[in-house]
Amino acid sequence: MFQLNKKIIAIIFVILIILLFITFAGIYFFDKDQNSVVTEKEKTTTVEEEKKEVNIDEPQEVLDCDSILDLNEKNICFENIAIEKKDLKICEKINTDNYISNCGDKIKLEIALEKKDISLCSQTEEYYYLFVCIKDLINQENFAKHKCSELSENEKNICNDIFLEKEAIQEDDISVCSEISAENRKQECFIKFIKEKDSLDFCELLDGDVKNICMEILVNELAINNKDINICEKLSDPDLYYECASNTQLFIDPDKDNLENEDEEKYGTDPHNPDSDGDGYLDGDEVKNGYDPMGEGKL
Ligand SMILES: [Ca+2]
Ligand SMILES: [Ca+2]
Ligand SMILES: [Ca+2]
Repeated sequence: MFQLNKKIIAIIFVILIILLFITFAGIYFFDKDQNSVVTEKEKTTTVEEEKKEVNIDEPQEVLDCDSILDLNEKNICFENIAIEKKDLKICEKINTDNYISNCGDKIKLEIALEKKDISLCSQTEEYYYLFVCIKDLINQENFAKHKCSELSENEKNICNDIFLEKEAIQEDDISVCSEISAENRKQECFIKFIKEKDSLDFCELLDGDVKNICMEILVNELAINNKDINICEKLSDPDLYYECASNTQLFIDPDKDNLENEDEEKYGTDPHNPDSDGDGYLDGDEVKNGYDPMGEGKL
């Protein structure tokens, strides 16, 4: 019996030791975790302090932008400072969630123009800035056309196309526009040339597609300027006529309430609402019959 009790005491003793061990081990690891949390906190604080230190070095203008609450105004502020200082790093501060920023391209364009180096134009990202960059440099300098060939493929094509457009105008020869490599730039050349001529007689002298493009551009412009849909009849192609007529109609009376935009302004009615006062009668019909299109009663 005594032997058995001894065994039980021994077992209890071993269990107690194990429990003690588990408890100490728990305390040790818990403390370690706590320490690591503190370390993380310390780390964050250090990073923040570092950031603050960096901020101290930032120009006052950037700090001023940073303090603006309105996000859009803040973005505009950063962009203006970045362009002024030609500093791409400031562009990175712009929040692009709801803001279209061309900060980087604007700076790259400025630098290329300042250094008068056309090869720098290729550093822009958007086509618009690349095109403006090459075009401005060609126009600024006495840039020789053969220099286009020194550029890479895309830039070379843009460069050559700009020269062709210049040639077309200078030599008074619209057929030069046809040699332009990119379709959009070819169309722009035609439009520029045709608008400069501004004569339907000139269109008549042309052939095929170019003649149609010329007629379409000038007849549309003429119809809108004269507010006269009948002018569209000069276009023999039914699709082109319809487009011209509806463009002109949209320009004159977009809500088709028989009240032209000028008169909508005069009566204070909405040019995009056929029944501005919601009484079931069209704005134009009310005016024609002497009723107030903005409310009850006569005008
Ligand atoms: Ca109208
Ligand atoms: Ca209206
Ligand atoms: Ca009405």
